[in-house]
Amino acid sequence: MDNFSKKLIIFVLVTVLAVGLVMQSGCVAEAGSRYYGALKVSGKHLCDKNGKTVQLRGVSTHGINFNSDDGQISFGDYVNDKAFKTLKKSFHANVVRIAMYSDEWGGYCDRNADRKKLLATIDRGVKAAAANDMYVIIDWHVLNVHPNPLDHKKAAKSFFNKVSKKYSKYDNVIYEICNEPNSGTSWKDIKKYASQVIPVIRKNAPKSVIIVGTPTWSQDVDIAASDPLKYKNVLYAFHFYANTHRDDMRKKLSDAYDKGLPVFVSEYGTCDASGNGGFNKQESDKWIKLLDRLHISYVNWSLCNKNETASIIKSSCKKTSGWKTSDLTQSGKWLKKTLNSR
Ligand code: IDC
Repeated sequence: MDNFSKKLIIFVLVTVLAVGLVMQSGCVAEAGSRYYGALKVSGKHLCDKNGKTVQLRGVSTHGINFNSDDGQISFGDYVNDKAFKTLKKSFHANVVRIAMYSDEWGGYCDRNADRKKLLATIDRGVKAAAANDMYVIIDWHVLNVHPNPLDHKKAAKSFFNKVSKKYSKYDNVIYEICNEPNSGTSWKDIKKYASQVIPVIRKNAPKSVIIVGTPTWSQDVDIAASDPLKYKNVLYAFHFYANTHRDDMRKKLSDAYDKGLPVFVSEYGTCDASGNGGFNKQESDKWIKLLDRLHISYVNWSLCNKNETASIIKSSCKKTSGWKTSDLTQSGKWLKKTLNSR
């Protein structure tokens, strides 16, 4: 055999082997767009329609009802097509979470709410995500004013009925029905709330994936693991802030995972739980390593230029898309690098 034929045979063998390995490891979708079409929950994992485990990685907006410190930018302004393109191309994100406070200033149930504007922002987000082959999470951001989601159950049902009807044909929309129940809100109350809101969504969008918050600011996945909901395609929220929550919380998460609970980290920060101070690369890296090992999706708080550690954009930067690395904060640079290395 001449030299050329030998080289050709080796080339063919190596190519066949490489393609085989990629297919076997289920990385075909990963190598491409990182968009997998309609998702489903299978066992404890988020999967594509063929049952292959997938991971979503991306960023959450700050509250779309809030404005920047100087009032120049509404945080909903970051929800636009060009921004999503930047997040996809330069951050390798495949999901954006749109955080809409249920309460607090301008939140959906607050008396200052501009519901039309909030819904228009969500609409922009769903369409921008679809146009860019990305997923979008519509987050009912329960937090401080009424930490028990049952308090605004009626408004939540009407909101989720509206959006799930409107986006029933979109396979990129994920519904997060209560960000972080807290102040002693029990799992029993959350289940009661979920059993009323989930059927409303499912009536319009039967196969949709839904994320349910857990007690104590979405930390008590252990409680949910012992008593999960009866619905299919449900993920349970687990949130952490790397400089506050460490090994004991990582154990709590892995224990719930080992018990079979499908978990989604719909919010995490690289800093203190306050969202300000304590940027911690080492602990953030440890978390990401664990999440990747368990194939758990993760969404960073937050896409905005507020002068606080969690923000990914510098407060001096007024751009609402097309950010360069120099426009990013310490946390933003870490996020870009981390998602790019996945
Ligand atoms: C924080 C924001 C901050 C805002 C505060 C109250 O970063 O600018 O003033 O909310 O609205 C959460 C919440 C998330 C918090 C974040 C940081 O889901 O809304 O954002 N955090 O405190 N849970 C744990 C931490």
